[in-house]
Amino acid sequence: MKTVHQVTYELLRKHEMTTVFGNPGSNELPFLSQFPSDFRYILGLHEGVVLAMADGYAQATGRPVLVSVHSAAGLGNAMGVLVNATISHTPLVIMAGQQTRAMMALEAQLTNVDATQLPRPLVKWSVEPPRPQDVPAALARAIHTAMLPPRGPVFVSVPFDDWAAPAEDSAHFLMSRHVTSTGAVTSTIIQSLAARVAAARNPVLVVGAEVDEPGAFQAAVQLAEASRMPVWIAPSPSRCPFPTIHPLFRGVLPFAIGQLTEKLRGHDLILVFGAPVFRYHQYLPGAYLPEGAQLVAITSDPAEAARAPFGEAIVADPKLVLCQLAAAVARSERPLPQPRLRPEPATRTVPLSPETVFDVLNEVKPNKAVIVNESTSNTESFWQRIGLNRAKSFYFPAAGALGFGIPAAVGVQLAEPGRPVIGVIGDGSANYAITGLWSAAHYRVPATFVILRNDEYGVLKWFAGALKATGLPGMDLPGIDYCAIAQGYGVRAVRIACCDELAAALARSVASDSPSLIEVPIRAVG
Ligand code: TZD
Repeated sequence: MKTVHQVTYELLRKHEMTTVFGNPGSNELPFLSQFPSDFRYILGLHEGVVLAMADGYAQATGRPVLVSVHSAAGLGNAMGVLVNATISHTPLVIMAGQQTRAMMALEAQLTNVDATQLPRPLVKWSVEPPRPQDVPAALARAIHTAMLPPRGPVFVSVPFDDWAAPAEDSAHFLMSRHVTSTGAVTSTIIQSLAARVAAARNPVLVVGAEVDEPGAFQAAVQLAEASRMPVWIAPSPSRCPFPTIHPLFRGVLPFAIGQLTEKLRGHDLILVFGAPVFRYHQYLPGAYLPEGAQLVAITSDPAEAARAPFGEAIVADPKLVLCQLAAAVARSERPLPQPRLRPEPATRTVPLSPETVFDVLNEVKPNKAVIVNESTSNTESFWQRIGLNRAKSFYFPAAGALGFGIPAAVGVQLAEPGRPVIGVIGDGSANYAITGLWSAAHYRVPATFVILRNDEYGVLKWFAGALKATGLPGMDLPGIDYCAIAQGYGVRAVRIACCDELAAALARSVASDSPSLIEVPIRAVG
């Protein structure tokens, strides 16, 4: 008779979940015992790092990923960056160990009291199986739930004595299950959308993270070109779902109500694919829609569709609908929108401005590079200056929870060995997950980490101005030697002083088969 342990590893293998991200404690040791040789365990030295590495890996592969963390304390550490995974709909199966069943009622040391409650608001499903033999079925359900639209993290708590328990014979049924969600819409809906695009005087396309997949990325281009529609990326993007070098690309919509509406003024039809309507941040009130405009949003998330305060919504797979609509629209004769103005090259004075850094990065980075960005005060310049022209080339913490950039770059690089991954990380952000550098060094993950060092929480100084907050403590973080820290974790590091040094360091690092960190002193915001 097989054990719960054996059946679980078979199940994980069936779902190709053989890369496990984790940080262990005693409750997790029975699960990790006899770790199969065809699996790999990527150790992170803090659970926030573990979760963000898994987030990057799962987004880049599009597959469910197992995250193994320690009871309450480890799960708690992971929950900061779990907010990002919730918003980016990342299919993570988070598993924490629990005390042995015999001592849970005693609340012995390392009992995760009310285990399922802890991550509840951030996960789609949270369970502690009622009996040991229910563990494989609970994990199977967790995997399917994580992958069904809208995708997202789930949580399973497993008492550690369950692993040695006998599995039920019926567990073999779990191995051959396939759960599919189609998410396509009827041809009537597609024809009606196509007719509305054709009849519109001045339609516009808005794309979000959910359509950053190769097929949909191409379909967005095809739809925009055929219909002669300008294209915006929805606010606070965590992915790049449209080529930023395309003449129809307009930029990223602002994250304030009034300002966003201003950008869409003049359009009579706004089509949104794969983004909430809208994910605002700064409160600048205003009209939700320009006069005379209609908005139709296609999202896989019923909650997003229901809570939008305006517009129509269709709950379906936005990638599929985008492809269906691109194939159905007629070529339009309406005038082509004016191309976006490109910014002038930035002046190359020292200390470098973020604009200069992005110009150099854009010149040096290979076409197929992937950027993981966590540089908060510079996002506008980033989107103006960095050219991205293929799907899955950009990742940003979807909920703005810092501690994502360094580990996510490690996870994306593990998933995409053929593409150089460059993390562009603010110095403040770097400190939330700096131990991710150890995982990069230990597993020889050849990512590049560019640390933009302005010795401050720059964006908070910008926000202080917007919120009229003065006399603030805790805005500066001088005196940190990022090269020394990186070297301490085993990552090669260099501090650059000018553009030429930056270009050379980037080229060296991108060509290398091991990780490196480049510390770039930049002009401060305030
Ligand atoms: N803690 C966590 C986990 N996430 C956060 N988003 C914040 C605090 C608040 N916060 C921001 O939203 S941006 C920011 C903080 C502290 C400053 C980041 O500084 P940086 O980048 O050096 O990385 P800039 O370019 O100097 O802003």
